[in-house]
Amino acid sequence: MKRISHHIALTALTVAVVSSVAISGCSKKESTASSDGLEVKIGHSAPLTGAQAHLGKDAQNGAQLAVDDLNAQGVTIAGKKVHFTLDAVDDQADARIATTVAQQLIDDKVSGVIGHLNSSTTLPASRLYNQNGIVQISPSATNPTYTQQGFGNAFRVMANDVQQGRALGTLAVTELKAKNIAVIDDKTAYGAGLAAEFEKAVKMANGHLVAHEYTTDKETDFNAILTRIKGENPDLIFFAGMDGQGAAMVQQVKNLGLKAQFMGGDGIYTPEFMKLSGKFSDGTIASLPGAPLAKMPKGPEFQKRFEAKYGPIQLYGAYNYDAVMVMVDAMKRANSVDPKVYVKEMKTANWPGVTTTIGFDDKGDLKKASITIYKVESGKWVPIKTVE
Ligand code: ABU
Repeated sequence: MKRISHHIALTALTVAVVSSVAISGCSKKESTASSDGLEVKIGHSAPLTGAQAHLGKDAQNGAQLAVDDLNAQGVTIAGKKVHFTLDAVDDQADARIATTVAQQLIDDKVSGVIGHLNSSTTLPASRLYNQNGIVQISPSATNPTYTQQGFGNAFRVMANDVQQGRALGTLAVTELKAKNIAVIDDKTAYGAGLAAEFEKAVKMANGHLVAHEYTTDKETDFNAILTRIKGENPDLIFFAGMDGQGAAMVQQVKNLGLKAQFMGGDGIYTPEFMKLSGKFSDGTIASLPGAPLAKMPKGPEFQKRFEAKYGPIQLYGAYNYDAVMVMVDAMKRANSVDPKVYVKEMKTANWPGVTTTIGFDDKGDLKKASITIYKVESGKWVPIKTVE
């Protein structure tokens, strides 16, 4: 008898929930709705295990802080109080796993996706989000192809590697006066793309490239390629890859007695790079899209709050925060959490972010993007200059 009453009560509850969803007119893309609110899932994908787990966690923390801020502020859309949750998945920086977790987010009916962290995962996943009409904002993938696919639902909140490669290649030749430049890339979409743009800029500035060597994103012993490069007598070595490998490489560069300036892109601009390479990191030059946080109106306050909660920012925490905020601002202006509806408002974004003022061009890249060059001095990344 008790069991039957319990069943009747559960059936009544199910009917009530189903009715409230139907009455609210919840679209397929809205996670769940009830008479008093909307539950909205924002997908997030980054490597949470493996060599880049520290970067993935940092990215997830930035997005989570934005979600927490929005829930604390209180957001109302279409007359309903919204509660946001971050649906975070681990793509392991692997292209195949990225498509699996992208499908998982689509099946979870997320209202948008922040990610992925790497260009090599962002590119294959972007095709799935596009086929399913999901708005995607990459806070860190810098390969230019991402926004050149003509998708209309793909956005990026940092400068791409055309700009980053140009800034670094030009600096190498015109300001650092490097005469013999060697390039190493990790054969990923990021490494290969950045190396190509760097080389274009070196050639444009009439610089001299003496070698281009290749590694993978798993290798830790670079002695063979560095020994070959040493024979070309380079005065600058440009590494297009990520921080863990950059840290091992700069140690091996110095242990082999190479006096060349070591340089990389945003992938090596981390506290982890310095932690792993110690004194060998001194003098390294790297770039990061955007102005230093300290110079941005909301930068210092954001950094203080982030670091109090999660510890030092590794790399993309602030960009992930901005990506969530600009997405939710578009939902508010569209009065909808359906990506097929609010995508229109993404195109007219003008959001005063922590990292920059975010507005998108017709491809989904930032309208106005800058790059800052940093140098390691006494164990700290010190800004040298910011270029538009
Ligand atoms: N932006 C460098 C690291 C992420 C990527 O583009 O692969």
